[in-house]
Amino acid sequence: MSDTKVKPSVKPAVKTERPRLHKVILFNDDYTPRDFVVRVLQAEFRLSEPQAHRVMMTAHRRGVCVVAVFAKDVAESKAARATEAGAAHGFPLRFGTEPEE
Ligand code: TYC
Repeated sequence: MSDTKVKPSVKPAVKTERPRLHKVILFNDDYTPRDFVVRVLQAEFRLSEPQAHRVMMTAHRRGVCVVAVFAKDVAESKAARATEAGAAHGFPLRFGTEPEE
């Protein structure tokens, strides 16, 4: 028996791709109090107070701000929970998700 190793002549037909990350986006509105937005960002996304304040002010000034990136299911459930936290207090605070390029 020979010890010669023979490489497979064809590459696997299916390459496993790493799942794309999804951004959680914070949308500005005219009604939710700033300190409430900061508290939701701290509680749901584990941002420090200064980070949460910066994200809130960016959304306030520019209309939207990327909060963080996660696997799709994590991004969607965090966005939903954070949106529900606003709704539970009667605020129109809204978080969305979109795939990263
Ligand atoms: N614009 C709100 C206000 O002036 C504060 C706010 C900031 C609301 C960011 C939502 O994503 C937001 N009270």
